[in-house]
Amino acid sequence: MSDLKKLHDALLAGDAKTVVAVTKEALEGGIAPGDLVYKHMVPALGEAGAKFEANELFVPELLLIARAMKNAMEIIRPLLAKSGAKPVGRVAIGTVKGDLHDIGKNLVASMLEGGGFEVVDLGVDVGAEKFIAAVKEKSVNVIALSALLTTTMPFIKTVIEALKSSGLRDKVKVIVGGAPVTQDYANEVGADGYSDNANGAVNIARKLVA
Ligand code: B1M
Repeated sequence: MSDLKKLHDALLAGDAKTVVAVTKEALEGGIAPGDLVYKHMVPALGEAGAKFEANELFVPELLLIARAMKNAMEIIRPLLAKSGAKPVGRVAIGTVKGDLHDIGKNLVASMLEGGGFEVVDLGVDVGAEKFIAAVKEKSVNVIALSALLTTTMPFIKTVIEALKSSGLRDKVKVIVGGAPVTQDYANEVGADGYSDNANGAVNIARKLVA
């Protein structure tokens, strides 16, 4: 049995080497990849956020933490996404313009893959024009928008409005999420679905394309 407190502490310390070593050990020891992420790593990121707000951690430390998380996710992601099923739909996912947070977006992408979707990952800081191009050129039937900052959340509306003015709004379903986003906001901007977590995003996407 691996020491998962060590994983939590190493992630909070931004110690990528230990995070990767404990992640491998835990997976070999039979811990479910989803449990590793949601029960141990996401809470550590939440603590990092609280420490950041309290001026106990600063951006350089957050970057080290994010890098450690990314390295661990490179091992975990293929396990979350394992699925032999025929694709149920094609999703273009991205973090909206001005926003560089991608840990949650990457989790949603992995879970969508695991849920049987083909995923076109547009990355971070994605402008409306890239989502529009994905609808036109990659025939996606779902757009998934993630926003982590209160200042970037309004770009969700910008993308939905751009889909409308390009005459594409009826061709795709739009799902939205990210820490500041709420069901009320999703309703207000005319999104088709909202979830506060990655699993919920998959369930909603599946319902919307059914
Ligand atoms: Co930033 N950051 N950050 N940050 N950062 C937050 C978000 C913040 C809450 C920290 C805080 O102050 N407590 C705060 C935002 C405050 C606000 O807007 N009200 C903040 C800030 C202020 C900033 C900067 C402005 C700091 C600065 O420079 N002064 C800056 C902005 C940069 C930019 O984007 N332009 C910044 C930078 C960074 C780093 C680059 C250092 C790093 C990101 C690295 C990376 O992502 N590669 C970082 C980090 C790590 C965080 C915290 C600590 C962790 C975010 C995270 O990954 N959470 C964060 C504090 C926190 O969240 N507690 C914080 C874990 C992740 C699994 O959760 O992304 O919420 P989350 O995703 C969840 C759900 O939200 C949902 O499912 C996911 C899994 O369950 N979900 C969806 C997400 N997308 C979805 C889409 C869906 C459905 C569900 O459908 C499509």
